[in-house]
Amino acid sequence: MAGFNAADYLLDRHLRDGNGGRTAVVTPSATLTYAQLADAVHRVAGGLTAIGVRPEERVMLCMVDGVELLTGILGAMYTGAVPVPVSTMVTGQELGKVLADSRARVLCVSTEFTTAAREAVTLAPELSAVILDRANPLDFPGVDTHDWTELSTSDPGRPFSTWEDSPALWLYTSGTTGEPKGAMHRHASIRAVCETYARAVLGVRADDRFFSVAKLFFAYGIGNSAFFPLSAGACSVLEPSRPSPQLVADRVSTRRPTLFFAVPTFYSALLASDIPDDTFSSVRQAVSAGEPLPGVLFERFRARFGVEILDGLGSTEALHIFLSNRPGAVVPGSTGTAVPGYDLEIRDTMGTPIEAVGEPGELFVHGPSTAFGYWSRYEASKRVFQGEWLRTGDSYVRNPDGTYTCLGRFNDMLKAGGIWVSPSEVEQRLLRHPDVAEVAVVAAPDEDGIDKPVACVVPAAGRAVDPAALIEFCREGMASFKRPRAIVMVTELPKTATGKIRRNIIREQVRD
Ligand code: 3SK
Repeated sequence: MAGFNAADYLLDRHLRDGNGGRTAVVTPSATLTYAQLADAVHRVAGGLTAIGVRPEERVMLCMVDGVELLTGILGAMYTGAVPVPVSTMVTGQELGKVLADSRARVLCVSTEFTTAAREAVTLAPELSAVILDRANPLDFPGVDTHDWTELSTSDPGRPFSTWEDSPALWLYTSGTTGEPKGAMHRHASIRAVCETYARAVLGVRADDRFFSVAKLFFAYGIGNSAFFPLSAGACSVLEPSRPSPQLVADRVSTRRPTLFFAVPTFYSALLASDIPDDTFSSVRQAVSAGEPLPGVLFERFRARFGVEILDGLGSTEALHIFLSNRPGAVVPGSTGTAVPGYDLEIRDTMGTPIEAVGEPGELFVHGPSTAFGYWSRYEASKRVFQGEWLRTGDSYVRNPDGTYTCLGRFNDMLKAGGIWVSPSEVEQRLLRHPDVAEVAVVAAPDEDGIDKPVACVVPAAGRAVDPAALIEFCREGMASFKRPRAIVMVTELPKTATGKIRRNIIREQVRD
């Protein structure tokens, strides 16, 4: 089997090519050349080995975007371990669940998330160490604690001898069932997304500067901010703070990125803000993914900021974008055509490919970056990874011009700000409130045509529902982005003869 280590491909290759002096990463507090970043990554790799991390063991990272997170991800890969970057928008319980599921040996955590991490650690018996990004007085009972400066000591000299098919990265998704599942990716898949979408569609070059609103812990963000820039010897601009239109406008004006990545909700927020119309003058291409970009947002963004947004579809299971519009040839409201290297099929409910234009079905994709499967999820893996093909769960239609248009989800999962939300999780939270008798959560478009979670609530007998209090109740008990954005009061929920909630009818009702 061919030897290949993705961290070597992304970093050491540039040193061998004599490009160590190029700028690799810029953050508000640091600028590192390729040589400096490679050195930091090698030291983290050596440090992980020194505290007992073995090849193929998981290293979970719950961290803000910055040099530490980037070096943690690449350092784990370099030493043959498997980085598992996870959302920073989770409660301690949620973090504990993925920590235990992954059986991670080490958790790396930014100071901002130490409270959640402390709770999480109590739920993860296999964890042996927590690494903090700076000295932190908080104690983690039952595990060793280290900080980056203490950890980063010795350079192993060369990458661990992984193969193309060795596990390189796990990314957790709640995509199809609501239960977090770890999609397991191999080293060669990282090179594949760089050579397909990044090179063949975006035409990435060494003089590009990448800025992504989507953070490194998302599949979308890790491609945009780590794999693509580093594969091209280009520069990644990382931002630790939560993005707001004003902050992003400031960073874009000073850092002058050439490629800008966001999700439709953020493009909508940029349009609603009063940032200057020349904010994106350095950007040669904007990119959208996470949920379909409404045609009206594409038009309004181009009219005001003079930049074309390229809408694409990817998935955590496919690692990055496999269906995309093309620069200069965008068909607004469509997701474009297959990225070179990927094949698409639309299938009916029996799994038979639909050849006819205009006939909807479920989208399947075949390509070089599909995950091995989900960690320890046999049934879910069989449903999603079907031989050579990956089932997307999205309903799509092929247009007469050959482009594809998304019609929504095949099942009932919904997305908020590009992140999967399980309706049943939100419903379960709402059902804990004494004023709620029954509830169904569905997606409904806001004024920009972007889907948001909306809860249809049947009040408990004799109780009056306060919508703002219910939304606040959700904020307190769950990651805040999952909260419903509106509460619609109903006297009963439509149900099938067997008592199942008819979500399609509710969706129609809340859209009216
Ligand atoms: O949701 C998407 O469209 C996406 C795009 C790139 C990478 C990952 C994802 C989930």
